[in-house]
Amino acid sequence: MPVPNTLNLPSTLSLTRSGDVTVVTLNRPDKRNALNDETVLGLEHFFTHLPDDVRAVVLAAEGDHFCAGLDLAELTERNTLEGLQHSRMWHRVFEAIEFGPVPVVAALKGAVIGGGLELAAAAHVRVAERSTFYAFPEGMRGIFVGGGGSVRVPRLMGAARMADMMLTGRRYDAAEGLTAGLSQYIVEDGAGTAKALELAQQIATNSPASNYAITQALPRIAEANPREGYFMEAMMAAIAQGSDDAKDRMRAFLDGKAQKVTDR
Ligand code: 1HE
Repeated sequence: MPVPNTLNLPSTLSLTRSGDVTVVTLNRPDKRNALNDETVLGLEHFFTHLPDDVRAVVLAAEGDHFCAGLDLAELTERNTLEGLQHSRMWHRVFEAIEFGPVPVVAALKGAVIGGGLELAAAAHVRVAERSTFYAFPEGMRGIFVGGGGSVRVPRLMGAARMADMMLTGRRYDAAEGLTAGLSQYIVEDGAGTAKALELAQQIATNSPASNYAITQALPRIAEANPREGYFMEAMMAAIAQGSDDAKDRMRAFLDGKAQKVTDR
């Protein structure tokens, strides 16, 4: 269902709602969804003004390509300081996605390039259609990643693989990306958004406290030293299991009224 544009989002983004899930779609297919400032700031506005009843978000794209990265037409006019500030702006926006209030599932297809891959890496789950290809052409453009890619992408595929992509211009296809960790799912062409929506709707049925723990605590614990990590884990576990929701869900299982793991 289309959502009225009460957030005043730019025309390069469109919204639809499906139950507890909102789908935000990059809508600049004529420029292969290249990320101009208007779009990036629109994403920030969207992710920082999510209605309370939205439980998960799908990040999708119009056209044949997810995103061709930074809008290179905007880059040519920036000096060094402006470049630094611009990168910090992307960091702020992509952090609002990664550490926003709800899980985000990205539906990838075609080009997932440079800043497009940085954007995808800020999501929590990535579904790739077979047409997906990943690249970091920054080396050949004379620039470097600036949207948090050097932090997030090595966590997915390792720094050596990312360095290889950047140094040699190597592309990964969808199957290679799945093996390397760039996506968690691979689906046939045209099926990406539907699969992402199915996953998001499943995620939306989880306890909000568990989803919060998974998106907020897990990445922090994974980066902490084990001593602090174990302690943070214990605190998060206690907070989550202390909620009424957790108690209701466990009672429902013990009463034979909840799904079994094998029912999914
Ligand atoms: C763009 C962009 C863009 C396309 N900025 N305008 N990203 C790149 O280096 C990728 C550059 N793009 C490509 O390699 C190709 O466009 C694609 C493989 C993605 C698609 O090819 P194709 O043949 O389907 O499309 P096209 O004809 O190349 O492009 C269609 C239009 O989109 C064309 O504009 P038009 O006005 O001539 O129609 C292109 O100029 C435009 N377009 N990509 C601006 N990226 C925070 S740091 C992040 C650093 C980076 O992201 S570096 C990676 C940049």
